[in-house]
Amino acid sequence: MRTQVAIIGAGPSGLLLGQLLHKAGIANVIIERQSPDYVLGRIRAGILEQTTVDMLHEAGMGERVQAEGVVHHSIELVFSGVRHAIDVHGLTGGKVVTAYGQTEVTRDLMDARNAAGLTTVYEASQVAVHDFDSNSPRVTYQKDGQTHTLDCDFIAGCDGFHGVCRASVPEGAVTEYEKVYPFGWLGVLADVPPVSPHSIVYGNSERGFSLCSMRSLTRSRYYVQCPMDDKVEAWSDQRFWDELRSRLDPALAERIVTGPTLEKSIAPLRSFVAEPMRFGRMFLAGDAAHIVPPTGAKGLNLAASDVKYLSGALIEFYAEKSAAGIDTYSQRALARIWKAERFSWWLTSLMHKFPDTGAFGQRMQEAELEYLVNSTAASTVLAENYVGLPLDWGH
Ligand code: FAS
Ligand code: PHB
Repeated sequence: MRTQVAIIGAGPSGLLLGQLLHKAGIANVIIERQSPDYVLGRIRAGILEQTTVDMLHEAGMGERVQAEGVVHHSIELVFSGVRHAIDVHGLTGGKVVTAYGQTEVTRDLMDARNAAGLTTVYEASQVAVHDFDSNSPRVTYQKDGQTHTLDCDFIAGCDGFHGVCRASVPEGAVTEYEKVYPFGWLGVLADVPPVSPHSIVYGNSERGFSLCSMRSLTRSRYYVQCPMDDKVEAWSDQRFWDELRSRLDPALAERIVTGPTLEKSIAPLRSFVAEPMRFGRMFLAGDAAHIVPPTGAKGLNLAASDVKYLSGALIEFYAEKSAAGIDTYSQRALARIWKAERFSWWLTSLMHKFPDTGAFGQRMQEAELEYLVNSTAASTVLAENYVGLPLDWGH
């Protein structure tokens, strides 16, 4: 089989890239190791920056996010038992974020790809990438007991943190930066109305971090910080609801509508960047190249901006026979990635209880938060990073 761009991974990065390339007339095949149901079953991100929503429209499937996404003009910070609103919309000249689950983004992209009759090979095994340092790279994989070869011009490694593409780069050709946080997030999904349907609530308390979010006006997403070696089995629904309430201000805690959880999982938190993101004819995009702690709601949105840069570069290559875009892809993507890494690390450091935080550290966090909510300058810094910096900010 032959195509122009071989995409490894059918998560949001791979599917969005495939859709944008298809709309530009560039042939692409996606190779995915899991089944469609498995990919859709992963409960992950929930907040989209405007640039991500705009890309869904550009890809021709923005109707549902337009109809069902819930636009947020503000976020709220709870600390010292008091809740404060940050007017993100007012502080950024009208920018917003949209609550729309990654599962729905993935579903929309899958439906669009199927409607276009594009090839996605699911449940492929032994996926391997070859000769990406030449002008004729190829991908091999096992499917239905047979070995298949996909010849291509380029390989897009959209295969996430544990994927094969970054792992296939020769030793010494990639530099990895990593910070693992000493705690995790216990997240639940429940078909109950969100406690704060018009904002996302971030909590700092002496018991640890909490987050109140949503997937729709009838489905809520909540998180509490937990020990990194904690087990989901140790958390009954009742224990979760009680712990969440204990970390919020009394008025909000009172308003929490509880119910049976549909999903309960613990996610580890890490900051990670691999440099560079291009190796000859192979490019990394999304979690294959970087991971952020989800505190800043940047993971999925960074994957989208990588795809924006990469799709533009590949379209320019085929349309104008220019390598300018592909030659600068890594540098442009990393410029935005590192600023989002910093913001995610800063907000995680401010909102979570670390082993060495102690009483003094808790007071320092509360003092910074008290300053932040009372300073237009400090709140603007938070707001403009939260809505996402422009794609070519600082250039
Ligand atoms: P993905 O990991 O989503 O997709 C990679 C795909 O490649 C997968 O389908 C995988 O099966 C496939 N693959 C892997 N190896 C392969 C191989 N060898 N061959 C073929 N296919 C292969 N972000 C937020 O903004 N907010 C959150 O709350 C949040 N929560 C998260 C919770 C968890 C547990 C995780 C892991 C991530 C979370 N994220 C969150 C980040 C997440 O949303 C990612 O940013 C997003 O999934 C990135 O999308 P992709 O780059 O497509 O990677
Ligand atoms: C979510 O809705 O899953 C979510 C919202 C905000 C975050 C992280 C996750 O910072």
